[in-house]
Amino acid sequence: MANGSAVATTCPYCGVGCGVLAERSAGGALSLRGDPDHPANSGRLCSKGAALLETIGLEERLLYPEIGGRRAGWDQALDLVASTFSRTIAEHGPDSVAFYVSGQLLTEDYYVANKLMKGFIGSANIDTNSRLCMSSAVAGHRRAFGADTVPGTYEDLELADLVVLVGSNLAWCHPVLYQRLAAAKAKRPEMQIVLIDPRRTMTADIADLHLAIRADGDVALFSGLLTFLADHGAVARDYVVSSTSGFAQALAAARALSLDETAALIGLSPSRLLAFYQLFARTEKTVTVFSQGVNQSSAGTDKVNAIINCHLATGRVGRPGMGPFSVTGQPNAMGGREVGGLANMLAAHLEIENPVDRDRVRRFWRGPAIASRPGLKAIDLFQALADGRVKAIWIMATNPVVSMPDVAAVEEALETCPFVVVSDVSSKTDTLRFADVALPAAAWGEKDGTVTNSERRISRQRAFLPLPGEARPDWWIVCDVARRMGFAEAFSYVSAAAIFAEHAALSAFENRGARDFDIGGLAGLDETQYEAMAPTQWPVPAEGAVGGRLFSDGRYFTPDRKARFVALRPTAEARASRDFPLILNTGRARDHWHTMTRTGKSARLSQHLAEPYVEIHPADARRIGIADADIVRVSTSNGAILVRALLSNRQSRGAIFVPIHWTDQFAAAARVDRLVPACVDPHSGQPASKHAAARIERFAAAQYGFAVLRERPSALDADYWALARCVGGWRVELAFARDDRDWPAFAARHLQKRPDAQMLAYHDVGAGQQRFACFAGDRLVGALFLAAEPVAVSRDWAVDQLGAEFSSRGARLAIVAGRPARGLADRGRSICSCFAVGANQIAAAIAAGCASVEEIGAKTQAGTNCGSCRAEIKALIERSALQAAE
Ligand SMILES: Nc1nc2c(c(=O)[nH]1)N[C@H]1C(S)=C(S)[C@@H](COP(=O)(O)OP(=O)(O)OC[C@H]3O[C@@H](n4cnc5c(=O)[nH]c(N)nc54)[C@H](O)[C@@H]3O)O[C@H]1N2
Ligand SMILES: Nc1nc2c(c(=O)[nH]1)N[C@H]1C(S)=C(S)[C@@H](COP(=O)(O)OP(=O)(O)OC[C@H]3O[C@@H](n4cnc5c(=O)[nH]c(N)nc54)[C@H](O)[C@@H]3O)O[C@H]1N2
Ligand code: SF4
Ligand SMILES: [Mo]
Repeated sequence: MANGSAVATTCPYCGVGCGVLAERSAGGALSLRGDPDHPANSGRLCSKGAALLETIGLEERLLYPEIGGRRAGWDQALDLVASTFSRTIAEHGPDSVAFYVSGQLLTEDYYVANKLMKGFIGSANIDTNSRLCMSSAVAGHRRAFGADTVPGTYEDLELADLVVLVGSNLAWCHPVLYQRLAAAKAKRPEMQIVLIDPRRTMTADIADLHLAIRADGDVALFSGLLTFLADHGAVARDYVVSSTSGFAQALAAARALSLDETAALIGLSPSRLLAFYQLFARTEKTVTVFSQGVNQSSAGTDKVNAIINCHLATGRVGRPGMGPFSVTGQPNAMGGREVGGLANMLAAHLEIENPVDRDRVRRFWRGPAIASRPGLKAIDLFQALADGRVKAIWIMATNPVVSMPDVAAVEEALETCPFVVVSDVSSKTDTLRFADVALPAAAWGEKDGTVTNSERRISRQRAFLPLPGEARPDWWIVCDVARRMGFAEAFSYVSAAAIFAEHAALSAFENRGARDFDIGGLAGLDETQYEAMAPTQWPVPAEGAVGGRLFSDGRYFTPDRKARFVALRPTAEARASRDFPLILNTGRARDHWHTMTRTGKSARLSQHLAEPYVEIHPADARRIGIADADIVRVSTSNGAILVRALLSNRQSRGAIFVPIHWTDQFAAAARVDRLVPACVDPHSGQPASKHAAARIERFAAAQYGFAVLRERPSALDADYWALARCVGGWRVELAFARDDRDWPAFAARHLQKRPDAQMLAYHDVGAGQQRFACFAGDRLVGALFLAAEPVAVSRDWAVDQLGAEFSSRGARLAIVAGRPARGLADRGRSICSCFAVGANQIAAAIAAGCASVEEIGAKTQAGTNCGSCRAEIKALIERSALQAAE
């Protein structure tokens, strides 16, 4: 990139798909900002997008191919992959090999991986982490619409008079879309927002009504709504007759429960339920946004159809401000669906079960073989590794040892599988431990291609950094293996642009309006046009209207062109038991992305919530004997983890919440998918990641610890430890079951990295506290604070010491005294990542009279950049108002 010029690219995190401008100043410094011209975000970025620069450094990057953990050349590594796959196929057939890929691949990467497996190897054993994410939405769309179509656009959320958010924590997971919604509501306060989530998340901040339904109550809730609509004259009769089928059966099934029975089943009062039903019935312009509280369930597909049923009954699909809206999680979840990355799909929204479609794709690809039936879905795929049916697997851009349910079984499967290839950008992932061959992929900022966001908008990711080490784009790696397997002609692409052109051509191949996914208008793009391609919403047929809403004509992709109602059993399976009496809910935190291989590199993002935790209602905690900040063991029939307890009345009683982000790289034992059993939705195969039966007990720690360190510590020998990046180094929380160790030796092992470093120690026998600090010259190398109770030292103050100068012995001694030096206020828990403003500073601003988010922003800057923390600031203001009133 030339100095002074900006490269327009797309954020690599969530499915909102925000445009990002990368720019190098005349002096050579790189900066990133939101792209004001991108239609998804108009210049906005959330906390994760705003911190992208902190995540692109080369530390902990996988930069060279490795075989058996040793550096190898590309030729050697690719030959080994190609020959092992070819030999396995020759000996055991095409279904003995598999790919497990990801919604974080670019469309071009994804397209060639799918083409190689389905069209050349001749098996459909390619599945993706989208199985864990969007597959229930895909199955629900296909049942209702006859195709996997998201009908709406982001603008619909702004045009709606009612937005219903179901199982979506939009404020934290789709922050820029949330901000667009919040801005629309600020402009039109009469717009109503309803949140349906067992937890009172930060998203509840903009909700007029929050329905804290019991886990999995959604099918019953929306079945009750369908009944209500029918009984109160709210059904669009003409539309139902002309554009749908199956209404009578769906209504009959929905009638299984009365309003009172529904309310009792899902744990709400009939009056709250009625308030929602009446609002939905009378509000024409309604959008229902749904996400993982819907998809990740053993009834996920039914939940999707329960929602769509209500939109079909009212004719609210594909019109401005109306429609069911599945928001996608990963940056290219939609692109993956377009290329057919799921084991039960073919490319370009063609159907693998359909022989005409199969023949179509085979002719287009001119391949030797085409997969003749659906392949193994993720859970079955790993089962097949375990029982030896699949003997070689290639994992790309996903970390299944953390993110799949029942990770112990996944580890065993990878252990058993004779040949495991992993393509990743990070050298520190839990899955890499199982790799026979590790392939260094080009990361965001280094690679080129396209992604499709939740509203079907295709945007370019453009490179603005050179390829580091020997890293290569994923498509390049796949194509080179394909060539070495004997498929040179079909995989001879010279660029991502060439792959995109073929993908676009396939979408239009013998289509003639029969399939929703048609981007034939982009098939002719040459390299220059592809390079310049502006964000474009599909469909983009060679002729005719581009983008916009789908199904506005009331015609669908089923054989009779009518949308289908689905008859559903209104149940809510409660799965707690006597031994495991709590429902374990899992999901996301604001500032981390999945398994933290990227956001874990950012000090700013790592401060918001610096430890793995479990949220539990104070009443449940009291009953079980758990206090705030205790270390607790959460267990299910599958396994156990150790995390910090956060008492919160945002949590419903009887349910606990654990975030998904912490891996073995960042904590002793906090992978939540150790706990989640491999129970799946029967239609989609998507795991029920949010509803395991669990129990929780206090971990009786005899000793607690907290440390700050200049260098990343290794081999932490503590029962509990959690590591987070901070400015100047690392911070570590510790807990030990026993206090019979040689603590000075422990401190020396972890702090004294250089022989000339000087150790100071202080033991307060009466208070049961020990403190150690290690200095090299006038800089702190590390400090360790131990206590019989959770360590009370100010985390902020301790972190700040890593950057401080200690010229006098007095200053050095102050560290082991463990008290903030005078003049250094403690910021408290991080709230605003952009300006590093903590809860204590916000509390002080409130005490000084700030009564609104704006006033706090004016005083402290908090919330004035990306805005991701505005909901939390508002919650702090409300809490203090509540306390004042008490
Ligand atoms: N900060 C951040 N943002 C992200 C990601 C990230 O890792 N970090 N990941 C991205 C990805 S891939 C995805 S898929 C999306 C996910 O985005 P979301 O789906 O919004 O996020 P989750 O936290 O997984 O779950 C959403 C909510 O579902 C609720 N829930 C649980 N069970 C039920 C139920 O039975 N019914 C209902 N109605 N609700 C229930 C949970 O309490 C939770 O608040 O986020 C994307 N954005
Ligand atoms: N219990 C529970 N489990 C869940 C969920 C939940 O809510 N609860 N959510 C599920 C959902 S919705 C999702 S999407 C998954 C996410 O789970 P994963 O996909 O396992 O999580 P990531 O950390 O995003 O993994 C991406 C990997 O790809 C690497 N990578 C990044 N960029 C590239 C690239 O360009 N090329 C290559 N080759 N590699 C790259 C990263 O370093 C990282 O190792 O987790 C699922 N698991
Ligand atoms: S909302 Fe945030 S994470 Fe999602 S695409 Fe935009 S900047 Fe990236
Ligand atoms: Mo996801």
